[in-house]
Amino acid sequence: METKLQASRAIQRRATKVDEKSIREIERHREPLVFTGGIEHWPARSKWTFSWLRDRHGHVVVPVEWLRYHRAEHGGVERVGKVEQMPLRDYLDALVRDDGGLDGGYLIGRDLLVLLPELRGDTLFPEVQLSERLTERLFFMGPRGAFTQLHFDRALNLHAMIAGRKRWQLYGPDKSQLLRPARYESTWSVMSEYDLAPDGGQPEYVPGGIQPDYDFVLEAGEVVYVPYGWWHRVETLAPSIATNFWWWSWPLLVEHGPGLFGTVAKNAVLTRIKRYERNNVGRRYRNGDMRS
Ligand SMILES: O=C(O)CCC(=O)C(=O)O
Repeated sequence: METKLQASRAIQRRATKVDEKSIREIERHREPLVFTGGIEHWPARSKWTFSWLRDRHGHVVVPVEWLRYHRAEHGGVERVGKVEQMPLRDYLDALVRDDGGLDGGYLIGRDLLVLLPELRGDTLFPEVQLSERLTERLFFMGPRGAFTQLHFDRALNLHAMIAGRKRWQLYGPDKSQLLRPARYESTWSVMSEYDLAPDGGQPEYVPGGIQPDYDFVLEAGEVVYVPYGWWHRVETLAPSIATNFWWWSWPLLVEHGPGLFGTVAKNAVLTRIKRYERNNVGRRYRNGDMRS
C-alpha cells in the first residue's frame, strides 16, 4: 500500500511568538507546525526546573502512572498497569538520576495543575479559548522512555516543551480509517487499534506498518501546534517537563459540532463539579503488567 512506503516530511518551524494572532492564522491552515523560541517570555521557562520544583513543591504527593492502553478481552480498550502515589521529591530525584529506575513512570494529566494551581500562571497560552471552563490543560513530566500511544484529540492542541526533548510522530486526518479508531469511552482522545498493547504500544513499533507524515524531535523552548484530527504518538527522549492547552474555535465547532457535542458537554459539567477536581488523581485501570 502506497502510504506504508511514504517517507515523513519535514515539519515546518517558525520563529514566530505563540500569541493570539499567530494561532488564529495557523488555525486556518490545518497543518501541524512548530513554534521555535515562542515561549521564552513565559515564567515557566525560567522557573520550572527540576531543582525548583523539588525545593518548592517536593512535599506534594503525586500520582505516577505506569499504564498502557490495551485491547480489552471483550472488545474495546482498557488501561493496564499501576499508579503509585509518591512525594514529588522522590519522583524528581529518580528523574534527575536518569538511570532507567523509573521505567517510564509518567506524571501525566491535570493532577499537578490541580494540586498546585499557581503553576497555571507561569504559562501564557494565547487567549483563544471560547471559555476557560470548556477547555483543558495538562502537565507532563517524565523520564526517558515515557510514552504516549497513538491517538487523536477532539480539540486543537498546543504542546509546549519547558525542559527536555520528545519525539513526535504525526499522521494526518486523511489516514483516520487506515489507523482504525478504537472503541473507547474518553472525553478527549480516540485511540488507534494498531497501537494498543500488547502488540502495539512500543516506541519502536510502526502502527499497522504505516509511516507518519511527520517524525521530529520537539526541543525545550519549542511548541507544537496539532490541528484537530491529527493522530500523534510521543516518546520522551530526555527527562522532560511540558504542558499543553486544548481548545475549540468557532469554525471547529461549526464543522464538527455534532461529533464534539458530547465531549464539550461532559467537560463543561465535570469542570463545574468541585469534587471532580479533588478526586481527579484517581484513574480507571486494571492492575497488571502494562507491557504484556
Ligand atoms: O507528551 C505526551 O506524552 C503526550 C502529548 C499529547 O498527547 C498531547 O499533548 O495531546
